[in-house]
Amino acid sequence: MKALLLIDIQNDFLPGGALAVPDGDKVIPLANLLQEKFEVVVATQDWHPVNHKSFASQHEGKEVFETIDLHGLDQVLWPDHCIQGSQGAEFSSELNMNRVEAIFRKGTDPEIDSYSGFYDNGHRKSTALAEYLRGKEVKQVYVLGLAADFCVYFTAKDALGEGFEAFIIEDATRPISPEGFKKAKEELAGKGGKIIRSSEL
Ligand code: VGL
Ligand code: ZN
Repeated sequence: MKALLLIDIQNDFLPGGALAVPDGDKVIPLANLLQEKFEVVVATQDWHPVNHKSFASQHEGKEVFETIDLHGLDQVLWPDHCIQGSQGAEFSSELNMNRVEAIFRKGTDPEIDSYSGFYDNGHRKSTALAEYLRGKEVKQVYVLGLAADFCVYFTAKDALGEGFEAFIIEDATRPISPEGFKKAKEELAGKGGKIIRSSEL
């Protein structure tokens, strides 16, 4: 079975949002169109409490996009985004959610960030996404959404680590930093991940 993972297609990552990814809205038509090619479709949702420690606002004297040490891990400080229950945390109203059979929320622990849909950034706690996919006999995981160099990349990397074949659908994702995404793709390819285009599906 092949699963499609729709990563964080939420208002705050779209133009006008708190942490807008350039051209983030361009992924939505493909996210809608590609669903019909998959037996299993799931979504992730970045879902932070207001006092999440990935927010620059929680660290006096720190600026957005600075990196700090947070409990032993490098942490980029973000603008407040995807706050639980806020409009910014909602999925885009243009995203078709009808075939999404489960939503995995992440980033709920204020003390640790969670880029991957599978684990927090310290691999301390699992979301049970791997077990869910194994329960559906999924072997291939296709990843699209936002942002390419953070949540899409870390989700694909953890998918490989969990023994799935992992594919990033390159034209259905957009990065915060193009250089960051270039490095991420090289690293994933080195681990056996595949970078494909939607026309190959
Ligand atoms: C994301 C930064 C902070 C993402 C989430 O979805 O890529 N990036 N939180
Ligand atoms: Zn976040």
